This record gives sequence, C-alpha cells and structure tokens, in this order.
Amino acid sequence: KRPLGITDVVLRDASQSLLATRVRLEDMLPIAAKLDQIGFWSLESWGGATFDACIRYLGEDPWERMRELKKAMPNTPQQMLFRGQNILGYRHYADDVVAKFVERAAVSGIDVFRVFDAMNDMRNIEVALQAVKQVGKHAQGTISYTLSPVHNIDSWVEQGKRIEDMGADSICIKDMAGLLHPYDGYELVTRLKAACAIPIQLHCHATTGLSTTTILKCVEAGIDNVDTSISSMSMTYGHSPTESVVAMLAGTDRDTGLDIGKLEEVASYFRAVRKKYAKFEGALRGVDSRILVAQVPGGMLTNMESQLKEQGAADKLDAVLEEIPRVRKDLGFLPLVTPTSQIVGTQSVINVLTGERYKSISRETAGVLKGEYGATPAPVSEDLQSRVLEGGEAITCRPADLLEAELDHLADELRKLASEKSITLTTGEGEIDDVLTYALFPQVGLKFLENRGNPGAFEPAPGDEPAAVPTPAASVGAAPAGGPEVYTVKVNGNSYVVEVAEGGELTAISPAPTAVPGAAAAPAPSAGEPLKAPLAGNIIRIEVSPGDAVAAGDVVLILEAMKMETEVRASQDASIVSIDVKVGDAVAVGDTLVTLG
Ligand code: PYR
Repeated sequence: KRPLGITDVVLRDASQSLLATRVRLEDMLPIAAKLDQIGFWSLESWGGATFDACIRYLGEDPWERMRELKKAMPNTPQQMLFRGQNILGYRHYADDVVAKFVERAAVSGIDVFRVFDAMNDMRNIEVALQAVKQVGKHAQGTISYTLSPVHNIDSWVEQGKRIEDMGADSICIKDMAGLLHPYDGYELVTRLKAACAIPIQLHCHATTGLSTTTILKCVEAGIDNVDTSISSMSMTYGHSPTESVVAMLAGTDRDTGLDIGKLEEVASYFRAVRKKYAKFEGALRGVDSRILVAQVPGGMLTNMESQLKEQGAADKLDAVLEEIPRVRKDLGFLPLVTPTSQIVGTQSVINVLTGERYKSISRETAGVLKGEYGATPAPVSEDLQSRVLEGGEAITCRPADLLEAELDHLADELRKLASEKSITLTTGEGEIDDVLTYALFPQVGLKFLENRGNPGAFEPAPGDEPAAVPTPAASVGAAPAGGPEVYTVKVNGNSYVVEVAEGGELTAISPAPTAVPGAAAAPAPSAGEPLKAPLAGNIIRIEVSPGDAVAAGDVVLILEAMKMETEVRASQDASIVSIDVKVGDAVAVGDTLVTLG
C-alpha cells in the first residue's frame, strides 16, 4: 500500500487559525530549508486569508511572499487554498480575473490549488479548476463538509463524483469546523473511494476534539492524503499534529516515512515563533464543544473574538454563537467557510449588537439572499429574500455568467489612480499582480499599494511596538473604569493606537486611524441630532450631501465593518446638516457620522 501523504499547513491555515494570520515571511524563511527536506506531499503556504492579511495588516506584498517561499522550498509542492469564484475575497469576480489569478499564482510558485466553494455550488469552482488544468498544475476540487437537515453521505458522494467529472486531479473533504465524526468519515471515504478513481484528501480542524480520531478512521478507509500541522502549531482552532499522525502510522502499511527527529527541529522553531505572536492567540485552550452546535470554523473563531473586541463587545460572544445557527438556517443551511462564515458571523454580530434581528442587513447577506453567490443548499427565508429583492428576481444561473470581463477595466482604473496618487506600480510582467491585488481588495489593496515599502503604515511587527509612555493628555478616550486604557502614541513620525492594561502591559496596538474630523475628539456641532456609527469600521461610501433631505430608513453611508459592507440608514425624516466623516476614515462605535437636522 501507498504511504499516507501529508500536507503540512503550518505556514497557512495553522497561522491563520491560531495566530490570526499574522505570521510574517521573515519568521517563515529561516525554517524553510528544513521544511523542504521533510518529504511532505505538499506544504500549504498561501491563499485563504493570507493575501488579505498581508496587505491589510502586515504591509507585505503577497506575491513577493509566494515567490520567496517557492525559492526557499524548491523541492516541495506548494499548495494554496482558493475560494472558487471568490478567489481570495468576499464576492464573485468575473471569469477573466479568476483565470488570470490562477495563472499568476502558478507563475509565483503554486503547484497545488485546492479550490472550494462556500455554498458547495460546483458551478462556482469550474472556471478555477479549468484554469489550473490550463497551467498544468494540480487541481483539487473540494467538498466543504457541514451538518444540516439537507446534507447527507449520498449528497457528498454525488458532489465527489461531480468534482471528478469536472476533471479535477483529486478531491478534498474540507472539514473546516471539525464536524466530521470518525465513523461518518470512515463511511464517507469508503463510499468516495468506491465511487471515484482520483485520490482523496482530508482536511480537519481540531476544534471539537474529533480530528485525530477521524484521521485514523479515514486512513483505515483508504484516504490518500491528510492535512496536519507541526505539533507546536497544532490543535485548538488548528489541526491535528503532524508528528502524532506520523507516530500513529509508523510501522503500519500506511507508514508516512517522515522522520520524527527532523519534524521535532521544525516544531522547536515554531515554539519560539508562537511565543512571539502570542497576543494574537484566541482564548481556547482545549476543545470547544460549542462548535458542535454553532459550526464556526476554527479560522473564524479567533477572528470573531478579536472583531468583537474591536466592537467593544467581547462579552457578546456567547450571544453571537447562539445567533449563528439561526442566521445560517435563514440563509439556506450554507456551510460556514469563507466567505459565508464571515457573512453569517458578521450578520449575527449585527443582529446581536443592534438589538433587533435584521434591523440592518449587510450587502453580502443580501447577496446570498439574491443568489449572487450561487444556489444555497436549502431555500432561504422567503421574508428576508423578498425584503432584499424589492420586487426583483433572484439569480438562478451561475452568478459569474452575469459578470462582464473586468480585468482590462480594472487595470486602466488602477493606472489612472496610480498616476493621480503617485503610487509606484510594479513595472513589466508583474504589473498584473498589482492589478489583481487591487481587483480583489479595491480599498485595502489600493491603500496597500500606496504604502508599500513603508512599514510604519501597517501593524508593527511583534517586538517592534513603540514603547508607550502613556500620558493622560495623549488619551483619545479611555475604556470603562478598571479596564484597559487607550492612548495614541507617536513613534518615528507614525501614530499608533495602543491599549494598555491596568498593569501597564500593552494589550493591543494598531496604526492610528487618519484624523477623523468631528469624530471622537470634538463634540458634534451643537445643532442637530448625531447619527452614530453602530459598528466600528471604515467609511467606504457616502450617499448624501449637506442640505439633502432624507426619509427615515434612507441609506446615508456605507460602512465596512468586520469585512462586510453595512448600510447606515437615517433614523428619522430629516435634512443633512453636516457630514462629519469622509471616505476612508476609520470610526469607532458611537462616533458621529452625520448630523441630522
Ligand atoms: C479561507 O478561505 O480562508 C479558509 O481558511 C477556509
């Protein structure tokens, strides 16, 4: 029998799930040569949230990261996670963007593309899989595993056959929330092996405590490859430890052949890395049985915790975890994996924080209800759907069939913006990489390109934080008595917002938002009723001008909060006295956005 193949996910999914995707290239390269000698089937090193985190927080060019990783690990197939028609973002892109992204990822060093769709609508992975075949790389189609009244083993096997028929080289069972029970895994793999000729791979998160046992049962059923992570970067929100799986199978007919001694050198290295990034760790220390109910994937739970903290609502986690299954049912029992995890998660937060379910519906939630992401596994709530359709028709075709080619247009747009804002774009063949960065993340990507090469514009690396000597005069607003205090400090000309715990320890740090006129610092002008930010986020569009008349419920502006676009609506019939923010501003909960008169 064949040795079990191992994909180690330490560089991508483990870092994403355990350390909020903050591990920097400089902390990966020193261990790359050792990782390259282990003999993994592949190393997952790119994709998922890494692209977003690179440009949003780290100030690293994600394309450069991939090229460097490939250069440092030429002997091991490099693998990425690709979100089907969503690529690495949160909406569907036109087919030309998908195909070009695949081509450039391959040029940059990706050998194995794991392509999934968060709805399991297989029409949404077809173009990406074809593009991967076109560039001669390994195309892995994915089953996004979930539990619901409309999913069962028969439906999963059907999906596996469909993936094989589409020409994929292998099938991944992606158990992003750790919900695959060992005996169900055994049956699923047995049935898939009987129905399909291509190899099967298993990806399990450890959050519910089932993963290692499920791996073993799936090995017994003949699975070809499994994902694991080096032990010092394993378990809780992450994955089963590589060394444990290697040890479990040593001497059996599925012996991985990997050397525990060499793996221990890698584990030792990451023990230190993990300490360095400790402040990004989630609260979970072992197993979280709430996941068996709420089905929040491991990678999302850490983000959910930190996003609630940003919203000043860390104490609402339990309420949000209870709301998630209800929102999921309203949205047709979709699996929870990026971007649906974020869509359902953020909508649940909005439902809890505003105190009224669906008082505000994010643009992306509306998108699911309108069919913009494809077919949901079960029908969506009719009430909610008719509310967002406003008399229109839901989409039933493959959503990207309705999208015009957009790459040339985006390239022109970026070149124009670059010359207006004096942004230096990559020249020659690599210019398209900048266009793709901008295509996927119009706001954050542009901001990244503007600030590329200026680390001060991004999160400081752990250890490089400014030593804050807080003075009350620097305070931009203190948390409730007894809690941490928040200060703005200036280091080398760059401003940072830092949170200092009672004991003087730095508990959070981020670049200071660009000055927000009228917000937080100065009280709102005397006349009029302030319309306040319901969530912390960035202003991405303002739909009104001073002097406009608005009716209660009219959209005033669009806020990007927790990666989703939320409409802020007028609370009453009024006229706009003043607009107290501008596009691009970061606002905190309760900041005045506009003044109504
Ligand atoms: C991602 O798309 O980021 C996942 O990890 C599923």
